[in-house]
Amino acid sequence: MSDEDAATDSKLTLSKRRWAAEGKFLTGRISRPETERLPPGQHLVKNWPVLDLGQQPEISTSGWRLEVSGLVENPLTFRWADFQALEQSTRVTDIHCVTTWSRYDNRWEGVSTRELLDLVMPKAEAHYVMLTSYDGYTTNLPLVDFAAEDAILATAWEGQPLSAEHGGPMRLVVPHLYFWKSAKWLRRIDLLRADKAGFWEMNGYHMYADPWKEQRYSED
Ligand SMILES: Nc1nc2c(c(=O)[nH]1)N[C@H]1C(S)=C(S)[C@@H](COP(=O)(O)O)O[C@H]1N2
Ligand SMILES: [Mo]
Repeated sequence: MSDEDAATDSKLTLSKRRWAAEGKFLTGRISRPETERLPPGQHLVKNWPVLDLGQQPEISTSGWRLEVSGLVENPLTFRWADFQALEQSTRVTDIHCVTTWSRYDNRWEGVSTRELLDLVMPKAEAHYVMLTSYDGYTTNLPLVDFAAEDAILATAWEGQPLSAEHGGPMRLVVPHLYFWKSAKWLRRIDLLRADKAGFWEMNGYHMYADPWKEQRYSED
């Protein structure tokens, strides 16, 4: 095969993989009813409460790293400038916290989780994701949910850099699950074969956390 053929071939393989990955992620897991916006047991707030373990790490963008590892073809570590150079996206989503508040229409900017997955290329046997944050927090979710169309690695909220108390410089947002799955101050993303409990999941919270099914605690 000539170099040119090899290049064409690898491009083709890549786009095929991408197509396959997107197909895999298109299996609709989001159970939101078409007619209702507020999940059961939730109430609307206009402010944005701060919830965490009480230790808000101060991370400068110069010291910031994001590591993506585990069951991926192409493990990567991003510096801030690398991350800013990726394709940027916007998502407008609702927040549903397990403590019963919901907040509508939050405008996030950052890198879509699909864009990130296209770069690291999950292996076929990768089915779950473990997130690890700078404050030591961990949380887990299925890869298909991490790859949801609405999910974003957010660096800005309402046109401003994401504040430190809300997880800046970068947090995950997975709108269709309770907000504890949306790790603030995200440092590491591990793709795994099997599910593993994160911090709240080890402490009685639900492994999946669908607000439409009120999956708050593990016995729900
Ligand atoms: N790193 C980290 N991420 C976290 C948490 C945390 O303690 N540490 N708390 C979770 C919980 S329980 C909630 S409800 C949301 C709160 O995000 P907010 O403070 O921006 O509202 O962050 C989630 N992500
Ligand atoms: Mo929470």
